[in-house]
Amino acid sequence: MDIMKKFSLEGKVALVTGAAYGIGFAIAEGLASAGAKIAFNCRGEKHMQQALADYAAKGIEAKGYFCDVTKEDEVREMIASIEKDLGPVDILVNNAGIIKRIPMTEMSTDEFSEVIDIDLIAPFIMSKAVLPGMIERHHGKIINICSMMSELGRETVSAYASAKGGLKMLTKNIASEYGAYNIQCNGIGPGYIATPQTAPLREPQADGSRHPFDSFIIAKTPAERWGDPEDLMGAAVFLASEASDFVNGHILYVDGGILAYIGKQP
Ligand code: NAP
Ligand code: GCO
Repeated sequence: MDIMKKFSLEGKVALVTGAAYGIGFAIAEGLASAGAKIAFNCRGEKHMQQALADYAAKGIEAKGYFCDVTKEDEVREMIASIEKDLGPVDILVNNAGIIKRIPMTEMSTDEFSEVIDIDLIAPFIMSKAVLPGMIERHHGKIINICSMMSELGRETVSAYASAKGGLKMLTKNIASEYGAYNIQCNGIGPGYIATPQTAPLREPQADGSRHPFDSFIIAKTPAERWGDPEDLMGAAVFLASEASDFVNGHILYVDGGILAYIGKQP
């Protein structure tokens, strides 16, 4: 048996949401290098033009769509267009997400809801849009981008932790509900990854020293570094490929060991 064949995504269509840059872009690049045709979405013209140029520079023929993942009609339209342009979606990566770092007692209900809408309800909307086709074809892969906050809490991220904890359970529920149709739904739980989302936590201080949160993360991570988006490529290819056909409802944490570690001794 050629085990490497099981990791091939040749002939598959992968849709990665919010993949103009950051983690989504790296995951799309990983899936493309395993052979998948890539579709991605973003919300603005500026990001679209930059993303198309960045994919082209990597030699990837990605197709970009304008779509806000919280809008069910836009999502339905995008899925239909992808089916027409590239073929039915075999692999969906629910990556688009936001965070708001606000102490809970100061957070408005609207702010809390916006995070839940994008980080939890949108993966429901996206998955609901591709599942009927996957059921019909008796094949499909859904990968939800979870977080350390699917397991842990911390100051200021109550909405994000609620959404990512919920996304972990949505993952397990999709696996439970549709596993009989040869559909696998798994999550990737990235550790602290250097992207625009975490840039404010890494900004050097006025005197040039490390941001205290930056030092805190280095101390909390056995690997003693932030992750790069590229660190997530291997997990994404595995969970998108036949190699993981009997893996379902699992969250694969790619965190440099954070969840295994009690923290540096004093
Ligand atoms: P990022 O750099 O901020 O990128 C997020 C992407 O999501 C952007 O392209 C953004 O597009 C898109 N997006 C947000 N809301 C959207 C919407 N309503 N419709 C369509 N696209 C939308 O974040 P990242 O660090 O790459 O994170 C990607 C995912 O990984 C997120 O789900 C995040 O929570 C998760 N994650 C990140 C880390 C980390 O340490 N960085 C760790 C664990 C999990 P716009 O430019 O239009 O806003
Ligand atoms: C934060 C961070 C995290 C990470 C990530 C960890 O403020 O604590 O933004 O939430 O982005 O999700 O896995």
